[in-house]
Amino acid sequence: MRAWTAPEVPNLSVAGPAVAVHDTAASGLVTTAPDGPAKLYVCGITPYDATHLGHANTYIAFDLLNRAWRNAGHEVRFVQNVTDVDDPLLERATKVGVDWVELAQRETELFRQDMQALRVLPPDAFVGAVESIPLVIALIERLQAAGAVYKVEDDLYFSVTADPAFGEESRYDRETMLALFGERGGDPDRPGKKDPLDCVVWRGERPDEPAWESPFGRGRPGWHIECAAIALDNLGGTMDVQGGGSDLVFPHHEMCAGHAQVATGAPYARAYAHAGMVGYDGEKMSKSRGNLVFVSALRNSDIDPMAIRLALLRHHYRADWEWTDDLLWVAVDDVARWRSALALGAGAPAEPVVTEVLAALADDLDAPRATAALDAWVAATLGTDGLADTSDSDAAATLLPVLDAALGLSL
Ligand code: 5CA
Ligand code: ZN
Repeated sequence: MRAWTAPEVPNLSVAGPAVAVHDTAASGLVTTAPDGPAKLYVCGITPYDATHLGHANTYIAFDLLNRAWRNAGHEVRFVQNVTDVDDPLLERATKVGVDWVELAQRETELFRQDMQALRVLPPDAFVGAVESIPLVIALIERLQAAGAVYKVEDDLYFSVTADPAFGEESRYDRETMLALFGERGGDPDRPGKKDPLDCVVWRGERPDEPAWESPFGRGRPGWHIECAAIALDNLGGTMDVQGGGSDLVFPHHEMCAGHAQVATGAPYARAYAHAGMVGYDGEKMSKSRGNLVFVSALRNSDIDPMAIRLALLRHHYRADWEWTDDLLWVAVDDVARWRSALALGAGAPAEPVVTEVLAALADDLDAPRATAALDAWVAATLGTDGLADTSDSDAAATLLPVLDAALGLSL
């Protein structure tokens, strides 16, 4: 499907350092070393409701990675899915009495507009689950050929024991896996399964649910096989980074890796990076809990998307944190102050700030460290704590492209 329009990104005259990210599987930082284009897959939305600040935080996190790689001189191949058919989408459509296809299209379009407003670089391939059904079928056939799928009534299951590396992505013990599998869309208690952790790859047709023809009977794709199929088709072999929120560590990314590894015999990803969860009113912001702050609602109340972006960048992507309205108003003031300092043209020396910003982002996407460097520059330039420093006559011209290219802030 169509992605959104790419913002213009300035080319920097200085190169950023090699990029390190936290890898869940290694439980520590790894320095990425893309061999050819850097391959990035970021799990996309399930489009049954508008983009909330938790989503935006996760997509901005991986946008920082995309930008850091580009600034380090890499070409980037970035792929994202849209889960445009799945249980939560169908349930919502039924509950509110709208056609599921229309609901998915409408919310996907709103997501595009939100991402564009936030200056998130679009994926090179933005791929829906429905349009990928032939890819899903082909991947299930490869798994079948490897003896890794079996039937329970009309549904096909993936045998997690078929992947010798199963469990190496999340590193969770079995008890944790069983608990999370039950909480996050799995069916550990279904009779007839070989292992309670085995997941559905093809769900046989149910009354009042959409279904497609396949060699395994009419039905629809399971969730995990969707991402594995889209990633393998659009990225080829092992990707550099699989990204998503930390609620996808298990079962989603473990199962995607399992499917792909059994089919190809190669590791699915070199690193698995996970963004923290943004909460609101004491709980994880989620569609099912309904405690949402929508990006589009803020934009409709005339909030500058750059202030939303800055409010999110103030937190490290791996942190779990709580959104408050106050954070937004602080960011609105910060953007105004940064703009007034940059409008002066001259300012405190900019070169060290550029070095610090690029270094911070290459060091596990440390946006709070980068924005702190800018705060210090703004304070020195405006003379907040004493005499204004205007010793660098080109300061703003040096900083503006870096703010844009590295942080996605166009000021
Ligand atoms: N379609 C699947 C992924 S294939 C899905 O999880 N969709 S989603 O709409 O529920 O979430 C989209 C992305 O936002 C995922 O990466 C998810 O981890 C992330 N996300 C969801 N809620 C939050 C939150 N409260 N804070 C941070 N990230 C979140
Ligand atoms: Zn996914």
